[in-house]
Amino acid sequence: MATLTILNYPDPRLHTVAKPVQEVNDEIHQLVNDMAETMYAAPGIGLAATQVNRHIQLIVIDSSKEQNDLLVLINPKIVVKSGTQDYEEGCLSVPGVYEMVTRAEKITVEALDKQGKKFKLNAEGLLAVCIQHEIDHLLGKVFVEYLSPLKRNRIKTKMIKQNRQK
Ligand code: QAP
Ligand code: CO
Repeated sequence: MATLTILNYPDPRLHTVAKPVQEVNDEIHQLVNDMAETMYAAPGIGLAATQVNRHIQLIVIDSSKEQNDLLVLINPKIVVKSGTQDYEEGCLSVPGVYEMVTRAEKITVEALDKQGKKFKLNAEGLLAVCIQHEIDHLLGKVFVEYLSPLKRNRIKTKMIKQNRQK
């Protein structure tokens, strides 16, 4: 296992659109393990392959209190959405920034699990927010893109300064 380097906003590679996973093999299992380790070490509740510069449709999430309930989503697709909710989101690629975003309240997502088996999941609340946030990463979208251009530019400037300090 290994922790991976997370790309920081405004890295242009965060806007890459991820390709579907063709086969859930050992290489994918390795990446799942490394992404989970990276997310738990941060600590975070969600990480998309895009954020570790791997442009395939793979997400790890653990929004449980105990941080002991790993959810792996491969080639995820939201098939039903309803309602709206506002949630103050953060992102491992935008450290130190938290802003309100409006998303669907309830979703149904179809995906492959770590064994490559198709499953369907109904989610609401924080888990639903997290799945939508991470699927956006696979589409090349970062949550700050939902904010006003003024707010987004302030965040961009702050991040560029912050990234220089590292
Ligand atoms: C996405 O985000 C998310 O700024 C996952 O300094 C967030 O794990 C979905 C983190 C909120 C729904 C609600 C952020 C860690 C972690 C930071 C994360 C930071 C350290 C963010
Ligand atoms: Co994120």
